[in-house]
Amino acid sequence: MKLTGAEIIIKMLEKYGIEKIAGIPGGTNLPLYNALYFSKIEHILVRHEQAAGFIAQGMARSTGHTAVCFATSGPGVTNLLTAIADAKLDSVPIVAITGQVSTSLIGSDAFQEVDTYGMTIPITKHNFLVRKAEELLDVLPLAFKIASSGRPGPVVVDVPKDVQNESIEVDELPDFTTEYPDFQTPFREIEKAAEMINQSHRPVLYIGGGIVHSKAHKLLIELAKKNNIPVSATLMGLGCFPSEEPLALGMLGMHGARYTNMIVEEADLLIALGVRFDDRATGNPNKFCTNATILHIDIDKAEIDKIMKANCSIAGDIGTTLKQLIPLIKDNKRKTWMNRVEKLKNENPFYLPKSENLTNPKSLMRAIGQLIDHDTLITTDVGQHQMWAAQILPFFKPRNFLTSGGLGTMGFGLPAAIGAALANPDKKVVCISGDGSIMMNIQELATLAELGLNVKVILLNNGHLGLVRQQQEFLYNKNYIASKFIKNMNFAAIAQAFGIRAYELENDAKAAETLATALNCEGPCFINAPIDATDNVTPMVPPGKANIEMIGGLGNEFED
Ligand SMILES: Cc1ncc(C[n+]2csc(CCOP(=O)(O)OP(=O)(O)O)c2C)c(N)n1
Repeated sequence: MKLTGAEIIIKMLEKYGIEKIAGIPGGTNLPLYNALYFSKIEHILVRHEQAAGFIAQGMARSTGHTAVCFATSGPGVTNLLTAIADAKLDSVPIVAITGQVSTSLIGSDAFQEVDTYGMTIPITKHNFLVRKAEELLDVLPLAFKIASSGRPGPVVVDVPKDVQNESIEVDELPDFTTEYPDFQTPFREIEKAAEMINQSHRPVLYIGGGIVHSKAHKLLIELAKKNNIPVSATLMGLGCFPSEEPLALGMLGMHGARYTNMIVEEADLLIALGVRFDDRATGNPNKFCTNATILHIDIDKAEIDKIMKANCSIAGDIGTTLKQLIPLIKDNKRKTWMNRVEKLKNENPFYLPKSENLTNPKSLMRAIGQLIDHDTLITTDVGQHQMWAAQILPFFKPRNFLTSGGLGTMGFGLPAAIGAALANPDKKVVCISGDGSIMMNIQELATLAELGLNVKVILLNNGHLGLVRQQQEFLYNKNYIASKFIKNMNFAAIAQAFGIRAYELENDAKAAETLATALNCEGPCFINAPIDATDNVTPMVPPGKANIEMIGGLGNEFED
């Protein structure tokens, strides 16, 4: 059969099972859109390409399946870059297919020409510039394989317009690889790791997004319970170990609870699974877990010994490794260690206000936590609201808490929520945002209104770039600059203008009822929740300090 490059791309995406693609058309990807016209794939027309990237991320993060977005050359691509970089840092499998000027024009500063290939080298797992239509038959299966295998990540396929238009004879479309090599760790190393765990007295698990990608959360629970090992998590690891489990320590690091950081510091063995020793988790790495030996398991060899030297390391799939490791681990009640953990927890609790006034952000987050069920998907933006969500919401399952961890991108929450809702039409999605972050992709309320998805946006409105204000208060002598908005917007009216039902949480006894009504309404809604501007996220580890040198979180910060 005769097919153009554009038709090959669309047919290959159909064959891969792609059902929904977000993007924006333009001069250099119009052939692709013309081929899409004849496809059953649903296209989501966003209002900004960054949102297309985050919608793809929302689909990929919530399902684990590689998702796709489209952008045209030049400004379309540059708008997409932040979402690609974000996917790289959080290891999210997306394939971005971008239009490029025709091959004869490449390098001539043609209209809407940017060097997509060059610009995306450092922010992708891999990228391709396709020179001939027939190359697509190899490039596309490879792009999906690279995006989803090993440590997942974003792949860019840049396709010049003439390549999209080129017609070639294709006998059969190639298959996608669905089988990936099984990692087998040498038994010697598994034995050594088991010995370290069995001989330790105060082991602590430190888990991250690698557990999610490896689908190893059930094995993690089995390991922790068999040997009574408390489990601390990075932002990306939240949900892998259910919050209600007694061994759960929640998030460690910069905004971890006091007891979490103190327990981790007392470890004599740190079992690091699918983590990269990011400074938000470790604080000053030279002062992190000073008395512990380290066992590090991660699929990405480059992460081993990168920040902290491990005493034993395994570069391989965590699930495969745990399957081999768990039978060698002894049942252990660890009475002394469990008593100590309990004591540290009781003596250094995470304080929540007694007041149920929802203008207090922590009380509001607790109320949201009480209204969500095990299947609710949460997305956040970046700032104080993100940290309160991580500290206070209950987490039940992996892939239910979608947040920009590595890049920390304001503007992530709303489009990621749209993506999560598109991929999970039976589930409710709650987007927790701030009045700074929401503005970065607020135009996507138009996309949300069109799609009518079950997304509830809760805006924690403090009239500030709250996390910046907080850092100025704690670290810059209260020299507040550029962190207060001079004019606060009428966000409910803005949402309504986009066609979204809006609620105001008034500062009265009815607020809890309004919140519940809004979260249970049909379709999308927007909830403007005014909160106190001076509330801070505590505890907080100042830059360069050890986690145990955290400040605040002593329960005396709020008066009830
Ligand atoms: C795109 C982007 N620009 C700047 C920052 C730096 N930054 C981190 S948190 C923050 C404030 C966020 O304010 P808001 O969304 O209102 O949330 P709040 O902290 O008030 O909850 C800023 C500016 C960022 N993370 N992302």
